[in-house]
Amino acid sequence: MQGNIKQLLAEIQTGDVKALARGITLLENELPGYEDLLLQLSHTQAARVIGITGPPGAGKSTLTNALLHHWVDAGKKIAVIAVDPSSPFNYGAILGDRIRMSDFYTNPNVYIRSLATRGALGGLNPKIIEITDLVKNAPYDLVIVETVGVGQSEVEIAGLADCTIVALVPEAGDEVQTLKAGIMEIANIFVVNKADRESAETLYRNLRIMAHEKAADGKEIPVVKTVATVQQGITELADAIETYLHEHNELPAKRVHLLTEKSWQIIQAKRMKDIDRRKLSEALANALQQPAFNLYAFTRAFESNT
Ligand SMILES: Nc1nc2c(ncn2[C@@H]2O[C@H](COP(=O)(O)OP(=O)(O)O)[C@@H](O)[C@H]2O)c(=O)[nH]1
Ligand SMILES: [Mg+2]
Repeated sequence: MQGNIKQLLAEIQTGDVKALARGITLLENELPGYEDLLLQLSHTQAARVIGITGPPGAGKSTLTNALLHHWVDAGKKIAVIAVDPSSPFNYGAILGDRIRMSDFYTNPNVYIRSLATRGALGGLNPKIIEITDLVKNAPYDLVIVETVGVGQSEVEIAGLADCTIVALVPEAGDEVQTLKAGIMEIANIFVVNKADRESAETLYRNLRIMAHEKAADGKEIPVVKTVATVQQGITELADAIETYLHEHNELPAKRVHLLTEKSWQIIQAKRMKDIDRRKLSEALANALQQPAFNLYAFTRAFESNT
């Protein structure tokens, strides 16, 4: 098994996309060997991660597609991880993403993988950190992670990405003031997409004012206007991303927080591995018959007996 995994990783590192797809499936489903694969990953990956988040329909997939056109034309190799809502009602959207990005499905310089979100409250795929780490071991210049901005996922994407883009659309115009603080705090670049719509100018102006108010060390968060469907503003956006990455070689502030959480989860899963809930329930039912039953003494005894 260990030899196979070594071989698989070597293939991934040389740019074999079939091997990469197999590796992701291994991690996503915790198939045999997935821990070996994780343990062998290299931390010295060159690829930087760009997070694109924002409300559903803001044009994140269209922006991703437009950025792919821009960077592939410039000779870059790009991987895309699209985290789509897993609700069956959103199946059309998943299909839509696939169709829209299909220009690239046979392009050797592009790798695209859709992942389901898990959990009713949104959030990223539970294996997003592992999968991103794996993709970073493949020879891509950039990794784009597209996520729907709902609740917890915003904090996650900010920890995961080296540059986080928040995409908004004119409909949000008057609501900038009321937009959740969360999504504002994580943006390294704002995009006003669908700038072909009338009210785009208002949203743009409001965001600029806000970016100015929040400026740290005289540096304002860039706000870029785009019409993703016709590739308008994409060069400016790509430039803003490249400038940001160039000026920020340090780890994003939220990375430690995110990885601490991940590490905690891994330890928790390992420690709980031997606890069989059914056995616990049976033992508890028996112990409960005793007049001297004490839940805490029982729990301590059960734990030290397993
Ligand atoms: N008018 C206009 N429509 C756009 C633009 N960008 C995306 N769209 C459309 O908006 C819809 C949602 O886009 P999509 O990329 O799927 O949004 P996502 O849910 O954020 O990934 C699609 O019908 C796109 O064609 C734009 O700049 N202008
Ligand atoms: Mg999308």
